[in-house]
Amino acid sequence: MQHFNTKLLYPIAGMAVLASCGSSQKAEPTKPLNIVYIMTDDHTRQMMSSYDDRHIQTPNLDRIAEGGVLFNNAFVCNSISGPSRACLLTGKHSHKNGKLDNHTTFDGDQQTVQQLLKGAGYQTAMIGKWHLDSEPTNFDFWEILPGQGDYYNPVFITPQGRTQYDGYVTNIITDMSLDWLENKRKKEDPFCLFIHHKAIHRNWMGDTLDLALFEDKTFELPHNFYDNYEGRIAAAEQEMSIASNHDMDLVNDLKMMREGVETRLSGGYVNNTYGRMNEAQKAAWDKHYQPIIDEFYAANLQGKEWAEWKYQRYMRDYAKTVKSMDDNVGRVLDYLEANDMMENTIIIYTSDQGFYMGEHGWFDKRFMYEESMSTPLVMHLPSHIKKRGDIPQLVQNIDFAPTMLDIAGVEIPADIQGVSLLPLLTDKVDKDNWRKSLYYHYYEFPAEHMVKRHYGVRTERYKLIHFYNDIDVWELYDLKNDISEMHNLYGQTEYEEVTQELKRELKRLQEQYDDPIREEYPL
Ligand code: SGN
Ligand code: CA
Repeated sequence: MQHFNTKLLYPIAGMAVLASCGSSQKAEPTKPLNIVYIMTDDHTRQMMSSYDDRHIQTPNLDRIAEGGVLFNNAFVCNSISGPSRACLLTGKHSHKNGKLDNHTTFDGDQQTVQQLLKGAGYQTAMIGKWHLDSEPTNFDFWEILPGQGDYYNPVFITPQGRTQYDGYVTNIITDMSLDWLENKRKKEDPFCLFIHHKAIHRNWMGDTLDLALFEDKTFELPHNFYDNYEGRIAAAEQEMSIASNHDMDLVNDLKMMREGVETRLSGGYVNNTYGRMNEAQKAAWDKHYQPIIDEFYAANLQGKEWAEWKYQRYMRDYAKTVKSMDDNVGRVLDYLEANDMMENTIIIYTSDQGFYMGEHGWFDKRFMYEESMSTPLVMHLPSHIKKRGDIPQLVQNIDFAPTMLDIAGVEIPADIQGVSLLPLLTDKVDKDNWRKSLYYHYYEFPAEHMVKRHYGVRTERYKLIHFYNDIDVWELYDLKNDISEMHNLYGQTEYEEVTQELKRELKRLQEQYDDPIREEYPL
């Protein structure tokens, strides 16, 4: 039998360990908590009602927050899928775990959270989007999508080979996860289950059951939808604009497929994402989209009308994809409830990064600006952990691995760069000594969406960014007065002192995390 040296034991006999029980507390038999980690792809706080209820209700994600905590200031280190996943598994920034961008191969032989948990007697399982190129290591069970995977009738890779499943990917990943919980794990051992959804990733294909949803809704246009990027060169030179027909594709992204209409991405849509549907799925799809397609080609929209029509279509399709994800998270919560597992399980919900819902006129992510550097983070806590409500401290995705290790009572190796969030959950935190700044570094350039390389520091109030490589441009934002990051204050004399302070802090972080700034990065 494994020996668990855990701080966060679940009291079998119903005795609260963490609630202050005073000296009368007896040594009750305890066992470690299970961890269910649910991560979606490109799901952003603007589309999650516990953060922002302007656009959509996400009742099941809200159930997680209501039974625990919501982090108001959760961020990633490098706002893109593969790197974000590598940060999660290693607890280290990209330059340390080696996964700088989506194209490099993750070295699965390095130290990972699943390896350490497995070594401590946890069962480990990984289901869904993996996106690290190399095969998963140190999971007792894994079934992953190749690359980005497909929404309909997806292929999965298993240690035994590839299998194709009929149906919609979010339902399938949930079915597999419930099947693992019910039939495949050893019920006596604690576990850490990673459920990694493909949704809400581009090209935002909803479940056929949900296609009619949100069609009558007009989504509020962000105030900076028509941003002119004044004073922000990198923002002006990206390729992630909703209004641009090059960036947001009429067929692939907006589903306006028509005989004779060929666009940059129509081949992939016609032959794969739409093309791979079976006849029944295509019939449901066409029934929904054909009238919209007919109306669209008859309307011949121009200018702002055209840009805003694209925005509405984007928002509607994205929202449908969120809806089925939320329903499926609900199925996992229902299962855990029905099996009396809420009391000994911590449920973490997050995304691999945030996303633009029309802010600055954009979709996609990558920038260190708020919408994409941030990520949703809520945790459902067993009732013996009393903490509820919002947590304002600055946290980052390198903190997930040490948090999981701390939950399991595994010693956190010294080379892990993140910190455990457990003290924030148990209020055993010295708030004055919590970190005051976060480090960020994005590398994938030149590449799709053309977001330039940059690194920077974010404090509670300010953000300083340095875009480098093919340019040498600094940006400074006062988040208290300009949360939308429209006014680059860098170079203004009244901000000179703040700038110098932030540069010192940036240098301190680069030394702390050992990320010396070089001219060239090996990609
Ligand atoms: C695909 C998308 C991009 C997206 C990247 C990375 N294009 O290449 O829009 O930025 O993935 O996303 S698509 O036409 O193939 O959908 S990530 O979340 O996996 O990093
Ligand atoms: Ca992503």
